[in-house]
Amino acid sequence: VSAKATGPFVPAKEDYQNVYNEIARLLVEKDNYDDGSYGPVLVRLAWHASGTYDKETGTGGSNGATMRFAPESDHGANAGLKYARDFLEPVKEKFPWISYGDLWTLAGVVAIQEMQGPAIPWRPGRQDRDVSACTPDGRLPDASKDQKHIRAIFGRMGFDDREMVALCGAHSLGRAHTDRSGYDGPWDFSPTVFTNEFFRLLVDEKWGWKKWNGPAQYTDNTTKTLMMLPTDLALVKDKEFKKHVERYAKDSGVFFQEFSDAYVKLLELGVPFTTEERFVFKSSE
Ligand code: CCH
Repeated sequence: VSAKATGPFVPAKEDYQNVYNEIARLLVEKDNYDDGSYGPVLVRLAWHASGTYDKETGTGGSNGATMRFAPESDHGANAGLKYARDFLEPVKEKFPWISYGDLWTLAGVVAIQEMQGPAIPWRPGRQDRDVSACTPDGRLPDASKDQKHIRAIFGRMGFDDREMVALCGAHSLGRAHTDRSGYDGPWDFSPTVFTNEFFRLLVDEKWGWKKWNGPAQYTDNTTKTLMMLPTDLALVKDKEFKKHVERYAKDSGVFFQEFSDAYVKLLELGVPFTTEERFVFKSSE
């Protein structure tokens, strides 16, 4: 679109908006999956591609898209994310100029916005790298652990308490799968709509251990159909974390803003950007 007659193709905002629109279109078209949407698993792909970042060594993060390769694709935490990567393959074929790192993070933005979440300003600049840039296993959080672990993992990425809690609010989306993490079930009653329900339920509902043979997880006392991970409950067991849970449970506007800021930061960890300007994409009708 913006290509000069001679120089190389330099994509502009409208080119990325076209990629956005194609992903949004496919989200509607391919509704025969989970609760009717690939949206949640796309949010998780963008997060796991980015959340490997280590601020001390500058390694990991969404630059490189190294989850395309084993061993990173086989890390336990990434089980099931092949569905998200495969979903995006036709988009890569249609827009071959976009890097996988930009595509996966942009897909996270599309998914949040199309599931009625906040606008997520985004900028391009990730370059695909080879298998040698794969990160070691163990950089993503382990759901069986406590607040100390959450602070260690997210602190390594450079986040503070407030940002950690905001980011975990993404669990208003999607579900756990027994054949992926071993855990089972959705966190709330609208797993394909981005809301602050995760926080409201953490505060208002009584959570007890689920009686089953699977890994230790919580279930709600009222319907016994919802779930929380041990790391989710840590957000109300820890006094400092709980302050933010209560703020977000009370005020969805505050949650949306602080989630957006933290997700922007997450998606940009370790990326050698050459542009300052972020794009805000138009959501579908
Ligand atoms: Fe998460 N998450 N997450 N999570 N997550 C799982 C599913 C989703 C942890 C563990 C799990 C974030 C933080 C954490 C999503 C987004 C985010 C599952 C089930 C586990 C386990 C996987 C399965 O079985 O399919 C832990 C531990 C932490 C932090 O301590 C953050 C941060 C984000 C995004 C900002 C989304 C979305 C899902 C649903 C995926 C789906 O397929 O429906």
